[in-house]
Amino acid sequence: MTTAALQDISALADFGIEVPSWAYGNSGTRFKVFSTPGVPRTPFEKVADAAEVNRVTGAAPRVSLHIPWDYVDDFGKLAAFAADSGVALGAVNSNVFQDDDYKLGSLTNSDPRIRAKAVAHHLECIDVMRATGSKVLKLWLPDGTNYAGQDSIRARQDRLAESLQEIYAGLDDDHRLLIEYKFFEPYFYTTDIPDWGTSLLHCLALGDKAQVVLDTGHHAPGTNIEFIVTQLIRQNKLGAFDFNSRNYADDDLIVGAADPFQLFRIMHEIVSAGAHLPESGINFMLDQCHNIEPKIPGQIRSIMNVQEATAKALLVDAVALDEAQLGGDVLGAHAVLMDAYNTDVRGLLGDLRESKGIDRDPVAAYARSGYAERIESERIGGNQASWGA
Ligand code: PSV
Ligand code: MN
Ligand code: MN
Repeated sequence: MTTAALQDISALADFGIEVPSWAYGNSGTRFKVFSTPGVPRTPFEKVADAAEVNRVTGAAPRVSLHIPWDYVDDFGKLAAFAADSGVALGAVNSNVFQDDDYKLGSLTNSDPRIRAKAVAHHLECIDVMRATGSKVLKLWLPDGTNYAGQDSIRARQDRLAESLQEIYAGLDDDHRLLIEYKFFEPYFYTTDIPDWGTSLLHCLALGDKAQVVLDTGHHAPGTNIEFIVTQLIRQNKLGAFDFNSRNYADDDLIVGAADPFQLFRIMHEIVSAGAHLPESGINFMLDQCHNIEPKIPGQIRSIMNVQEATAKALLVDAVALDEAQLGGDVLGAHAVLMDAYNTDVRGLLGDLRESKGIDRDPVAAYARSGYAERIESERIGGNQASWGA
């Protein structure tokens, strides 16, 4: 590897990762939610924490909202507070998984009243986008069934297509609708948007403003995620990532923790398609919960993991890889990729941060800042991630 190649991670200077508001609140499993001193009591405090992550990493310029968890009376005020804190409000996530009406489905429910209610919730989220300046509506659909024969798979797809059309019709010209998929949970027999194929088909039927969200935790074990990434990029249908890592199911652990090599392989596909550049429009978001670790340092670690994987992907010697691939040099091609993966990029990233005027080591900078001690003493009675408003 040449010295020039070794230093060529400059594209990372403009590479931003969007953080989720819900990562800063208390969260847990269905067995227990542990509480952490200093967690935010309001959406404003969640934004303040996100801004702190951006301050020390220089790479987290936006924070996603989840409605109604982050409901406030005046979203313009929240957007202004975010701007004053150095960040912007990002994707608006809808929520159709916590209302009794949606037990048998929301956008797919056989009852037209319930479908209309779920559509109206999305139109309300679009109003939030107008107030915050966000351009992205993100929809994860929990709908599904538990038992064979419980409902018609086909009729549910037809209802879904119709509901999505109503939501899509409510978008402004510069808005995007990002449709997420997940293979199971909270239902265990069918899921109405279980995979990227289903999500893509609905996006194609809707039009250019609809794209797929790939949550890295939402696949069956063994799924080749980088293959999906490439297919979606080829169709200009990869709208965003929800980054996290999984050992078993939808674990929502720190991205790159379970399988840093998988994250590198994903970022290699991104970089080799030029999709890491801002022009691609792909929103690189985190979707994580920090159940047992401190939340702000957990987010900082996550940003650094994505940066490390991306830096390694940027170090792949593309010319040598191309030559080896075209020449049928199986092991040579593999070695080019592994050389980049096995490079220690921490020093290069430290240099990059210094060049942006921030500390080489975001973890140490946060520990020194006194922010954790301040929020622990000031914030009494912080909330669970859900219903954080
Ligand atoms: C669902 O599992 C999901 O990944 C969706 O992105 C939700 O919006 C998010 O988790 C938070 O619950
Ligand atoms: Mn997600
Ligand atoms: Mn998930």
